Order: sequence, then C-alpha cells, then structure tokens
Amino acid sequence: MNKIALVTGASAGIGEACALKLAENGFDLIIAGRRLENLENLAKKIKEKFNKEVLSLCLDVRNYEDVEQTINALPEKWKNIDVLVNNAGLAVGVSPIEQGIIDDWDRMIDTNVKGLLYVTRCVSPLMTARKKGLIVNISSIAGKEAYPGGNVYCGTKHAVEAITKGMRIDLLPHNIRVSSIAPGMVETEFSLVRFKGDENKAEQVYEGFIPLKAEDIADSLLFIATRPEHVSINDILIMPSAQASARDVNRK
Ligand code: NDP
Ligand code: 8X3
Repeated sequence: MNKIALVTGASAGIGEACALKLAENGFDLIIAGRRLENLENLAKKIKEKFNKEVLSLCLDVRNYEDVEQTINALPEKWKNIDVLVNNAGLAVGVSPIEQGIIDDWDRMIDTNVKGLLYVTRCVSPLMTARKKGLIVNISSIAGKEAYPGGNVYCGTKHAVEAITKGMRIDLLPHNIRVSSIAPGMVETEFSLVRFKGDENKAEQVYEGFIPLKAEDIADSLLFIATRPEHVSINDILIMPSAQASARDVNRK
C-alpha cells in the first residue's frame, strides 16, 4: 500500500487541490467533506488520472460522534494515515463585532476550531500508535493579523495557530510532525461562502490583482509532506505577490 493522506474539506478549493497534488505524487487518499457528489467526482478523477486508491467520507467535522464513528469504522488498512490535512473551514460574514450574527460565529468556531480538534483527536492516536505521521493545519493570514469585520474568523485562525504549536509539543515524543500553512487571499469558494452566495461581492474580493490559486497551497503542502523525516517545516506564510498584509492589496 502507498502512503495514505486524509484531507478534510476536499470537496472544493484548497482541499481538493491538495488531494489531487498528493495523489499525483503517490499517495492514496481519504477525502472528506459534506458534499458527497463533489467527493465522488474527485475520487473518479484521482483514480482515472493517477491510478490511486480513494476513500470518500461524507463527514461534517462539527459532529464529534460522526467523526469518531467514521474514523473508528475505517477499514484497517486505511487507518495507517501518514498525513492528515486539517483544511475544512470557512468564514461567514464580515459584520463588525457589535452587529455580529451568533449563528455565523457558531459555524466558524464549530468548524474551524472544534472540527479541527475533533478530527485530530480521532486521527492522532492512530499516528501515535505507529510512532509516525504528519499533521498539516490550514491556518490563514487571519491567524496572524486581524482586520475589519474579521473578528471571529481571525479569532478561529489565531486559535488554529496556537493549537498547532501545542499539538507540535504534545506529539513530539511520538515522532509526529505538525505544520501549518497560512495563506493570504486564494480564489476558491471561500468568498462565496463568506458572502452567503452573493457572487458580486465574492468576485470583488479578487478584483484588480492576481490572487493565489488553490494549487499554490497544494504545492506548499507537497513541499512539507516530502521533506526527509528529520525535517519539520513548522510554518509557511504564503501570499499573492500583490498582497503585503491582511489589509494591504495592490489593486490596479
Ligand atoms: P472552499 O469554500 O472552497 O472550501 C472549503 C472546504 O471546507 C469545502 O470542501 C467544504 O466542504 C469544507 N467544509 C466546510 N465546512 C465543513 C464541515 N462542517 N465539515 C466538513 N467540511 C467542511 O474554501 P477554501 O478552499 O478557500 O478553504 C479551505 C481552508 O483554507 C479553510 O480552512 C479556510 O479558512 C482556509 N483559507 C482560505 C483562504 C482563502 O483565501 N480562500 C486563505 C487562508 C486560509 P463541504 O461544503 O462539502 O462540507
Ligand atoms: C482567508 C484570507 O484575508 O480573507 O483566510 O482572511 S482572509
């Protein structure tokens, strides 16, 4: 069996690109997300293009019972997960804090923080038992800075940064490497989700400059995943050339 990678949020954007990149480079894939149809299309593509084995998991990372049951029910050979990519996540809304929408806050905190923890809680014991593994958390420039209307989303990604550091310390005796990738603006479904389906608002986010592509993040992931075992890439901050900070974008 080849090395195995589990990618959460593989039904779109960065997660989908990461799954494709890992399959192209020899990994068998467990792909997870809520939209099963997207996952099945991706699985078909991976099998046809790269001749790799794929397991699709219809999974909402916010539901701990489902996460636990799904990971426990993996066929034995699929439990040998070498790389976990904690990618599932979202921003919802840009309201200032005093007008914040509680349901938006809950969705972000439950997905970006608790979901990442739930998946890690269930997968990391499989890694500690084998004394090997790599966990890559997808953070954000929003994990390093705050910006107007970013309040809770930035809070969740700051949490991802802190949790990543804590995970690295706890998993050190078990020979498990923990990395984070913090992207600036990447053109995916991210802004469409943030603006609740408003295509005009979503398109405006990427107007007048060249944003990152999901494949750019997949390249960073592949770099991390293909270092020799004595090398840990702890942190990658990757931005479009036209972006200098969360708030500074050079638009033409
Ligand atoms: P997309 O909206 O394109 O993809 C998000 C993915 O997360 C989808 O596959 C979605 O799948 C999955 N997801 C969302 N909620 C859940 C859930 N409850 N359970 C399982 N899966 C879920 O956005 P991106 O690809 O851009 O985002 C991926 C990650 O990258 C996120 O963590 C995001 O915060 C981060 N990021 C994005 C940046 C950007 O500019 N795009 C920049 C920095 C970081 P489904 O809906 O099928 O469940
Ligand atoms: C996504 C990038 O700048 O919208 O994490 O926070 S940003």
